[in-house]
Amino acid sequence: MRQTWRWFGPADKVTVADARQSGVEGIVSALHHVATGAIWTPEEIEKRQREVAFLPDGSMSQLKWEVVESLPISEAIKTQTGEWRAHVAHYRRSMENIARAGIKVICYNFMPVLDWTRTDLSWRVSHGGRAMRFDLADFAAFDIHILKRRGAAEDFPPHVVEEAAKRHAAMSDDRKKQLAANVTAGLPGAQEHWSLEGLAGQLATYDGISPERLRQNLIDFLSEVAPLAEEIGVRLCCHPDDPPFPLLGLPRIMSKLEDYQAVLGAVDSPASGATFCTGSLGARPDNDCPAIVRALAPKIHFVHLRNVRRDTEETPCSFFEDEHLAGQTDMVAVIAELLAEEKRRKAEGRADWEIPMRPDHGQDILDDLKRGAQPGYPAIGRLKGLAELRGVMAALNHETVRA
Ligand code: DNO
Repeated sequence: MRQTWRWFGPADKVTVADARQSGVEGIVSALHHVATGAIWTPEEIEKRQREVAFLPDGSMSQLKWEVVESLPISEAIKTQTGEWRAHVAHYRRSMENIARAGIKVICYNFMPVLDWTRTDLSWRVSHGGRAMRFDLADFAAFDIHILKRRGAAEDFPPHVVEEAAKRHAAMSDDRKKQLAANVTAGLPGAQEHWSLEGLAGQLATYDGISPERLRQNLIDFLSEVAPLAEEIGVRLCCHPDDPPFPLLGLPRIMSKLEDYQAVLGAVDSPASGATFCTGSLGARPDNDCPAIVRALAPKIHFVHLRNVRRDTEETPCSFFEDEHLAGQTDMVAVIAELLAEEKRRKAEGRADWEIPMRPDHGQDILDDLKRGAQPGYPAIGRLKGLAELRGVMAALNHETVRA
């Protein structure tokens, strides 16, 4: 697999020079400053390419921008309201501009309103480092008592509702604010963060949108963009819901293997596939990650490797982001499946046989605790994850093991 590293752009406290020292081969980035729905112009794309290619002292980084994560899909497209047709036209233009710049992989997601959701962005792990955590009772406390969403209590099991009330009663005002900020942190690196009022307003735009409707809207969107992607030689890849269960009464439609099969089967194109993310899918005990790789293999265009540990074996459940080889997903089995798929692609003569992967997230450890980088994207924690994953890949690729 091709080892890549996510870089949020010049504001990222982990630099391209740092990425270079981690030994990765390529960069994953996005134009976070461009509003969702607007066109990514050739000038802005080239500017980011230069920022990746040259270090501040003018020397070459020897890295290129290889994967777009993400070219975000507007709420208008997801709900098929307002400016959605114009936004689809803009999306197509952005895809063309990206392809012309030589970037071939475009990641996106179809989660309504919020992208990934956590209740703690800096939760203390037993070894003293910090990790991101989703706590169901804290989330219920936010939903029922802070956001005060109508009907929220019905979306959680009674024991969680009870625990949420206790926690909320014991919460300081600062913790309440922090919790709301964590939940609404929204898109990493993006400008868009929702206020509580803004969030309630956004939720209302999904009134009456069933999971079936949302799925159809994704299929309609793919029907508009996948043929073009095929023509211009880019691969679109949908990231799963994170966490992979409905939140805030919103539909979630990319949480399980069957969800991917339904959507990717409806618009069957080699240019439309999956971003396989062990960390997102792994938060459901009924998701068997190695089996999902096996089932989606030829359509996996990008891979995020990280690992979670769940508190219980229910869905939904609380979980935290564990070390890359220490969570509950069998990472070695996942990597073995991915390497086998690369081998199959090579034998078939597929030009895209090498699948880009990145160490997804990392715990804040050692000097990360002082650097204050993007939540989930520290330098050392990610490098540790990458080093472990690279070790697994090296071992599985070794002739003594392969035989
Ligand atoms: C979180 C990321 C996600 C991901 C998007 C892809 O750290 O994995 O925000 O980039 O969902 O569209």
